[in-house]
Amino acid sequence: QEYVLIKLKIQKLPEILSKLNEPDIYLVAATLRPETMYGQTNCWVLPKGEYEVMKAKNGEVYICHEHTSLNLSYQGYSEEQGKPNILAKISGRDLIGLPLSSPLTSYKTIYTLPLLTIKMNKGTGIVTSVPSDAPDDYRALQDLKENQKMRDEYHLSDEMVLPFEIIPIIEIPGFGTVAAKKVCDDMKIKNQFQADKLAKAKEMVYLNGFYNGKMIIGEYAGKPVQEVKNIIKEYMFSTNQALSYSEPENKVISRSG
Ligand code: ZZB
Repeated sequence: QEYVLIKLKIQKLPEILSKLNEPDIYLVAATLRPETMYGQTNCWVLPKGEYEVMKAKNGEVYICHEHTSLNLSYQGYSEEQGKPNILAKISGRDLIGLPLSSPLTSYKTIYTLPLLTIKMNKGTGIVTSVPSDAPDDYRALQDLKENQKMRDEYHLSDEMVLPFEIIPIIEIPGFGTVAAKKVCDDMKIKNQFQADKLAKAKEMVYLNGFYNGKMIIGEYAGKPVQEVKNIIKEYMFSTNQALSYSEPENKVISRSG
C-alpha cells in the first residue's frame, strides 16, 4: 500500500520535545487522499498510543508509530536500513493540543485532537482530519464539539475545537459539497464508535468522491478529483510538504513484537 505522508509542523514545541534541541519537528499522517488536504481542520492522535521521535538523514524529525519509523529506515530515510535514529518516545496524550501548520489547508493553525478509533497497525498512527469528506473525521470532530466533558477530559480549550468549521472542498453529484456530513446524517451515525456504519459511509464517500467528485477549491477548482489527485501529490512531494511511504503486505513489523 502506497501512502502520502503529510508533514504537519509543530509550531510550538512542548517541554518534552523542546529539550531535544530540534527546531523542526513534524507529525506525519498517512493518507490516500492528497487532494483533500485543502479541507484539514485538525490532526488526530490516539491518546493511549505510543509514538517515536525519529531523526531522518536529511536532519528533519518525524513523529510516528514505531512500525513506521522502521519502515521509513528501509525506504531511504535513514543512514542505515533497519536502524532508524530514535531520539525519544512520546505518548499520544503528550501530543494532544499542539498547534500545527499543515499544507494546503486555509487554517493557519490547526490542533492535535484525540481520536479513540485510530488503528496502530496501519499508516503512522497519526491521521490528518478532513471532516468534509471523511465520515470518521466528521463524526469525531462533532463528538468533541458537542461534548464539553470530552473536551475537558483531554484538557482541550474551546479555541482548539469550536472555531473549526468544515471547509467544502469537493462536490459530488447526489452528495453535495460536504459529503461526509450528508452520509453521517442520512445513516444517523451518532458517534465515532459506530464502526460498522462508519466503514460503510467511508466506502460510499470514498468511491463516489474518487469517480464523480470535482474540486471546488484551490488551483484546480472545476477539475475532476481523478485528474488532479496525482498532480497535487507530486506538488507536495516536490515542495517537501509530504513524503512518499509504502507499507509492506504484512503491516506490523515491530521491534518490540
Ligand atoms: C485524509 C482523508 C480524507 C482520508 C478523506 C479519508 C478521506 P484505508 O483506505 O483504510 O487505508 N487513516 C490513515 N491511517 C489510519 C489509522 N492508523 N487509523 C485510522 N484511520 C487511518 O484508509 C486510509 C485513510 O484512513 C486515510 O486517508 C486516513 O484518512 C485514515 F476525505 O486521510 B484519510 C472516505 C474517506 N475520505
